[in-house]
Amino acid sequence: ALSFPREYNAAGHFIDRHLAEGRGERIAVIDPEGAVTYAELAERVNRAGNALRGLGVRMEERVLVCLLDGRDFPTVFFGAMKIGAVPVPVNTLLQPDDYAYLLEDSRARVLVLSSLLYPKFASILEKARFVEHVVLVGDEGASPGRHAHLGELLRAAAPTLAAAPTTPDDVAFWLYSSGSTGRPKGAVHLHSHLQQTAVLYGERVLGIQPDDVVFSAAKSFFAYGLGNGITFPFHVGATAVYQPARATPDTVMRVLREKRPTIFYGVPTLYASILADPKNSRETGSDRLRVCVSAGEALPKEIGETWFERFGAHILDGIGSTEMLHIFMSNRPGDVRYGTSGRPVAGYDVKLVDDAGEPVPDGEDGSLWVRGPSSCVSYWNQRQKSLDTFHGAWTRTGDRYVRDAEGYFTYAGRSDDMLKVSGIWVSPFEVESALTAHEAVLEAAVVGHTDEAKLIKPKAFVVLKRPDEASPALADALKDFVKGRLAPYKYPRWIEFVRELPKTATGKIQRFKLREG
Ligand code: 3SK
Repeated sequence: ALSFPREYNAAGHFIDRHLAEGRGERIAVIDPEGAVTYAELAERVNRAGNALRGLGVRMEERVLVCLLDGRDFPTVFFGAMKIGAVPVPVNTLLQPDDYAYLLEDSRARVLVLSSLLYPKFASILEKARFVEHVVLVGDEGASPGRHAHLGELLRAAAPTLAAAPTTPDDVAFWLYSSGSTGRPKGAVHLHSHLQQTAVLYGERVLGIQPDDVVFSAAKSFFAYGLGNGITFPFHVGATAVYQPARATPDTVMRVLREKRPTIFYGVPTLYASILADPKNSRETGSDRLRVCVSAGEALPKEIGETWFERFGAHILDGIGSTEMLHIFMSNRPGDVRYGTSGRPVAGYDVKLVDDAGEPVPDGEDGSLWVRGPSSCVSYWNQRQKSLDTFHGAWTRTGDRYVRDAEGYFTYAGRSDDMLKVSGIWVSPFEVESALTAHEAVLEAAVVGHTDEAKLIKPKAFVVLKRPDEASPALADALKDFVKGRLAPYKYPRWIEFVRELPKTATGKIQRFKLREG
């Protein structure tokens, strides 16, 4: 177990420590504007903390952060934490109604917002009763509603700042967790949690080193991206590449080619779409890539194997959650079993239980529970949802898994997405994996659908690699293909070809949307 001094501020560990230990001139960040050293970043963090204080932000108060990836993200995130305030990074892909909810729920008095995203807030700020200041980031020429600009505030603020006297157990930041239904819930995290995940996963699983250059396609406002591109590299003084644009196969390949990262983090859909173009390979990407990571949903075996052939680096598939902050079960370098989420990360305990809470034997699927030192303390203002999810030190993940005799865990779907077909549980994930093994299929999602007898049967929504090939004959061929691979009752009785699947911002398929039609 890690030990922390009684007075501890995460900004001290991830930012200031590098100056004290002689790493100030190392490059912390590369973004489209250029490079930022650790010394420059430390000064920016101090200025941001002072600027927020100047706007009236006090310890324990929330600051809503809606920022595209770039140097200003860590500046504001650590600046707020350094004064003991609580940054709340939020998804930049939401709609005005969602932001109105987040401003109301968090009661943030300051909103730090990328100018480009201002149009999504324009109609709701008037009614946001807690917001007193909006700080715009980027495009200093524009000043919608005459709001303050981060650049101006940083220039005017003092460059030195003593960290607030927080403890490892102080609330440091929140991250909103979007479930498959309902409004997102604010998962409350502590100052110690960032270092815990950086050591347990970043250092001990990834083996991150000061010479690493990392690139995360998952953005920093996700728990996954926050560790990937901010706390893991900053834990060791490595370099993070930030890309504000949406991650597409083309933008990712360009970053791989131009910045030559050693570590790349993605999600299964992105890996699949990069592989769909035969030109994409180590030769057209990064020749320095040593390890890749996948999370968000289980990585199909074929994608991992093909990626390794083409890019010469394994993908470590793992599972994490916003509640646990980062990956708590994973494959490891030198111990990769494609098609599984690997084994628990040292420092975390997991268990598989049945509906009565009793352990299930190896080979049978059960609900996955996890405990470890980075678990959020509760959901903000959501007593019942907290009671349903957090049980003492244990967190119920809502995922179902099977453990084999050697201790490797294979994903079996979400508890709430399981289907009962002819009285037998069917994991939609299993049927989806069978479909994606077909050469024509890019991705698939399976939900329950009622037949004429009002019985639930699997229905598949399929995205084809070459959409023009959609035809009733191909649908029949896919049904036969699944029948040939799985127990016959599991095959999809209906196949609907679609252009894309509805997904959460972290890349999880929103099957409830497909169920609702
Ligand atoms: O979805 C995941 O697997 C994940 C991984 C790391 C951090 C956060 C999340 C949601």
